[in-house]
Amino acid sequence: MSETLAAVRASGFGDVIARAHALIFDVDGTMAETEEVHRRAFNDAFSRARLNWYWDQATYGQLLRVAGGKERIRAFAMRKRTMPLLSHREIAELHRIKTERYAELIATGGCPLRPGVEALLRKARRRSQRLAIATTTSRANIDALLSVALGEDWAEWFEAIVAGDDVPAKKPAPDVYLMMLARLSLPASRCIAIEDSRNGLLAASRAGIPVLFTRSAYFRDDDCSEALLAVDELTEIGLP
Ligand code: XBP
Ligand code: MG
Repeated sequence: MSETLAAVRASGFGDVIARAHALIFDVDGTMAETEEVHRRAFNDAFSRARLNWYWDQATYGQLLRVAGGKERIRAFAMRKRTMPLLSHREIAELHRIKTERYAELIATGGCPLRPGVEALLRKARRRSQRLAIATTTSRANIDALLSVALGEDWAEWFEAIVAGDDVPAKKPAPDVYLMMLARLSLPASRCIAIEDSRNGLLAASRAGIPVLFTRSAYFRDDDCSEALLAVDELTEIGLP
């Protein structure tokens, strides 16, 4: 698609967003570029556990294809063929330490919302549009990020939240989005999902939900052909 046509589509997409009965936001990479903070938290947890593991950006970019921090640790351990393999309990403990560290890093350094995210949230609230979160990460991580970015009352902005451990299968399985549709009692066609990764795009698409794709640092080159629209930033869209 030519740049001009893409720009026209993006600028005209605001009405499509405004007409949706609900906007369902992914968190990591979509609301904020959090994955570098996650990566630092993983590495700090490995060092606290005296594991000589370190995930550089290239390694983490590959591991991010695995949704879920616990699943990511297991995938890496399997690849490393560490003996004995870490038990479920050890992985859960390592992930608990990582989650604690993530909250510390966010509380001290914050992680700003991506351009246009807060403006879209505020405009949606002003028109009483329903807002929701469907994410692979944990509720603790959502709270850490949004209590800094939106204030302590952030949860009042969202009618429903479905997090990674609420469902049997994480993205790209549609579980989080199917549970969200049930929570909202809405047909998929009346919603828009806002996502940043192919895993997220597939999860929402498999639930029948149209997707607005906002490219993020780690997934910039992901195939997003199933998306209704793909932009670099929400600010490209003329938001009513
Ligand atoms: C992104 C993920 C998460 C985060 C790390 O979630 O896949 O696993 O990378 O958080 P989404 P956890 O894009 O769906 O918001 O360590 O809590 O999994
Ligand atoms: Mg994401």
